[in-house]
Amino acid sequence: MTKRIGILIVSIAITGSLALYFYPHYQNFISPKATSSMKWIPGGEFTMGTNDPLSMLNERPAHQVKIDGFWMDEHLVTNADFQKFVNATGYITTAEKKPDWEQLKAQLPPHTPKPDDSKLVPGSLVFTPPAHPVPLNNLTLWWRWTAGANWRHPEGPKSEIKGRENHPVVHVSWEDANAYAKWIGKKLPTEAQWEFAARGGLKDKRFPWGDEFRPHGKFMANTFQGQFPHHGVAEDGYIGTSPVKAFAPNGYGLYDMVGNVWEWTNDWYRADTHANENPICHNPTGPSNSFDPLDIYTIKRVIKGGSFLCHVDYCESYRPCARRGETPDTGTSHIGFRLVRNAQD
Ligand SMILES: [Ca+2]
Repeated sequence: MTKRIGILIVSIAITGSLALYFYPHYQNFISPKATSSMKWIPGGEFTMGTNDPLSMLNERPAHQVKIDGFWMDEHLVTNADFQKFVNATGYITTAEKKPDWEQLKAQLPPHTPKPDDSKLVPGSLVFTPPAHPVPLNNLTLWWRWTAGANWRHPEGPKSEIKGRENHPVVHVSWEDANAYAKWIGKKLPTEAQWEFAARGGLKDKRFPWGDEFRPHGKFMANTFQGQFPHHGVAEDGYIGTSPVKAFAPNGYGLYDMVGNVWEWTNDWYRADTHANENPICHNPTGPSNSFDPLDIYTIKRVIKGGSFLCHVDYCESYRPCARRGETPDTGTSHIGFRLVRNAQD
C-alpha cells in the first residue's frame, strides 16, 4: 500500500512540469475580447466562509467581504471551447506532456524514490470506482493514474469526447486554464469572486439556490448518488460530467456553480486563509503563499464547487463556502474552470 500511495503522490504532482517551458509560446495568441455568454455579477458585501460546526475547518470563520462588480462566464469552459483554443494555438496541455522528474521531485517529500520510467509518461488521474465498499480515508482506492488520459480522452486512451462537446473540459491544470484565459482575454476568478457569484444573490444560504438540497424533490446540481465510491447511480441523470446547462442556473444566471466539476480559482490555497483575513476585506486576492498542513511539501491553488463525485457521506463540497487545495500542475477527471473579466478590463 505504501508503494501505491507513493505512486499516487507522485502522480498527483506529476502531470505538468513541462507546462512552464511551453507556456510562454502561447502568450501572444490573444483573441478579441468577448463578453457573450458572460453574466454581470453586481458588486456587494457578503458573508464568505461559514461558522457551521459541521463544516470543514478550512471554511471557517465566516467574515464579511466586499466585492466590486465583474463579468463571469455563465457556464464552465466546454470541450468545444477548449478545442477552439487548441486549434488556434496548438497548445499542448500538462497531461499530454512527459513529466520532468527534476521538477516533480521538488514538490515531493525528501528522498522520495524516482518512479520507474514506465510511470513517467503523459497521463492524468481518473476516477475509477472500486468493485466493492472501501474505507473512505484512502483516496488511492478510487483515483488511478492513467497513462494517456487527457482532455481529449477523459477516461483514458480508449475514451473520447465525441458527443460530449458541451460538457466541461477536464484534465486541465491551473497552468492550462491560465493559458486559455490569456488567449481569450479573461482571467481566473479570485476565490472571493467565485464564492460571491456562486451565492447567486442569496444571503447565507447553504447552496446556491437555498437551504434545501432538493427543493420539491428536484435535483439542482450534478452530484453523486448511491454509495460512494463503489456504487454510483444516476438519480440526477448523470454518473459522470453533465452538459453545462443541464441544471437550473442560480440567481445570477450562472450554471453549475456547484457540482459537475470543481473549478480552478486564482488564489493560493491555505487552510487558514479565512482565519487570517481582516474583518472586512475589499476584493481580497487570497494569501501570498500556499500552505496545507496535511500536505506540507506541495503548493496549491484553491478549487471550488465540488463535482459529480461529491456525496454527503464523503464530502459535501457542493456548497459555495466549500474549498480545497490542488497542485497547479494537476488535472483530473473532475476539475475544470470558468473565467471572469473585471469591469475595467
Ligand atoms: Ca450525478
